[in-house]
Amino acid sequence: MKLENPYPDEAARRYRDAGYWTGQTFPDLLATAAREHGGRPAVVGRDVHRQRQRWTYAELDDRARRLAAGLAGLGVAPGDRVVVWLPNVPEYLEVIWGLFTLGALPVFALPAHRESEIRYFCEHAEAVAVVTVTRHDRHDHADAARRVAKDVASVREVLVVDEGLPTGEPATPSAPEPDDVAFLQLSGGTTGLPKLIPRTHDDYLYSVRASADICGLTPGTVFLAALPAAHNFTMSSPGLLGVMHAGGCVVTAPSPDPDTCLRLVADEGVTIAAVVPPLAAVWVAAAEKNSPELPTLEVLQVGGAKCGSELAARIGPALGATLQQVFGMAEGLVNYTRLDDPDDVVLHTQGRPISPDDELRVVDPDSPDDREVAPGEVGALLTRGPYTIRGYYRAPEHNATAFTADGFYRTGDLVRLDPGGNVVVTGRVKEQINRGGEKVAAEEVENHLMAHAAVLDAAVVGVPDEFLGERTHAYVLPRDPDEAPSPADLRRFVRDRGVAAYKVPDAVEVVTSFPATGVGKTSRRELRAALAQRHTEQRHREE
Ligand code: OOB
Repeated sequence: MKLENPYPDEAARRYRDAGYWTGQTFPDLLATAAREHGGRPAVVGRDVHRQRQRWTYAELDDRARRLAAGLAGLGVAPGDRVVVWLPNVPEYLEVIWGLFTLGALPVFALPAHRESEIRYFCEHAEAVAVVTVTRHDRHDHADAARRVAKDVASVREVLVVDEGLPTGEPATPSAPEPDDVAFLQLSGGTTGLPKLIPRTHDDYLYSVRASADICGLTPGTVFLAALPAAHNFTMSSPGLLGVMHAGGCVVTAPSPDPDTCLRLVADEGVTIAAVVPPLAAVWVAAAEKNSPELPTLEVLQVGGAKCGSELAARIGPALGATLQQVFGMAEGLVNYTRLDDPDDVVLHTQGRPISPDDELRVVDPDSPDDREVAPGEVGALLTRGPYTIRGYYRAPEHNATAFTADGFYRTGDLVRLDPGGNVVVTGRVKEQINRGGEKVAAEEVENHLMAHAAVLDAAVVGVPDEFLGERTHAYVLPRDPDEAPSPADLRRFVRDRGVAAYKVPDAVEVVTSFPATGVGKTSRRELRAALAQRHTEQRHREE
């Protein structure tokens, strides 16, 4: 499958000439790792049966090729899309490498997703199969996947890892073209329906290799996958792919809590881990209390949401590791503080881009022609570069506003650049709530609330939260104030529609009117702003 919105020829030529796009493909990455590091451990962790596994690169390669053959036997073909809905288990690597080896495209779902999201991914990507587990996080994933398969015509197979994966004689790896789409990644989302992100072999693997380099990965690297493996941060910044490129070892954490993870760091000799700020905070608190011996931990990467300076300052002393801030997005651009940066950069900025050819423009968010602000001023971040997409998958209408005419992606983030080119994230202009790194599209949740027969209108806003950074607050206008559903009813209603728990509003407030925000019909955007403002004022009054 090719990109619907390809990089212009001139840009593609430049990225190749500069040596960013090398023609390497996913099957090449695994074959190289198996050749160069065959006897070294690739992955360690508890499998779907809770048995501890330790697979070398040669074993992982063999498993991937056998699975590719098994999938082909079921009729899965190169170019087919397959939704991967798995927790952090060693088989996650077997499955994605099986798909890459076959030339099928993984569509990455999060373990927290539920039936409605999986259904949507299957429909939108016309997936032929879903790969999942029987049960995870007290939820019957396989049953949900089978219900989806019954309704979505394209889905022919539900593969349940703990029931056994199909196998065959090891297949010869597929030979995709480097500008083919390798997989579809999930976006944080700002609209009613999540968007899928098409990433090519050339563009993605450039970001992986360059990230591994920036983070100094070697065959001695032991990476703890604490956040969901499917998240772009865990996958490629430098993540499990960067580690595999370097010949290091991936340790899969069954849960991100400090008890589990700090023990794994000690037991497996973890050298680098990646977390969101609320997790960093609980790891730091646990380490401050118990002072565990973590002599191997060199780097703690924190990203996905803003890491405040106070938390940033506690990380080094508590964990004995270097903090690396990471500001990235599944659409492409990733920024890192460098491991040898001075403290003021590491503690107070979100780092600088991977590539010399990442173009960053900071523009006045109210300017219709994207006028750049003065250097050092805050503005909306636009970006273009050798691993940033030029369009979402099957979303022409959204693409018309999400990208500029000359191909810059509108990140929706408010930033300023320091004189060293480091990015400081100061806020957001997009209709999204960043709930401790988990992204919630306001409109998506509003749509779920408005599906309730007794709800006339809904507005979802982010409100400050000490632990999560932000949490969600839903204002709901009932059709009939005398028959208004209760907040508990509405939260249950949203949950029962089969959506990820992190999208269920943290608080619901039933109101009799929305605040007037001007004349005529209010835009939802103004409404959200007014409600967020009202919420802040209320808090101030309470304090
Ligand atoms: C990562 O990717 P996504 O796609 O889940 O979310 C991207 C958005 C950014 O546009 C920004 O709004 C926010 O998440 N964000 C941060 C941040 N890192 C991400 N906001 C403030 N400070 C940070 N350090 O979240 C992601 C992808 C790759 C690497 C790291 C994070």
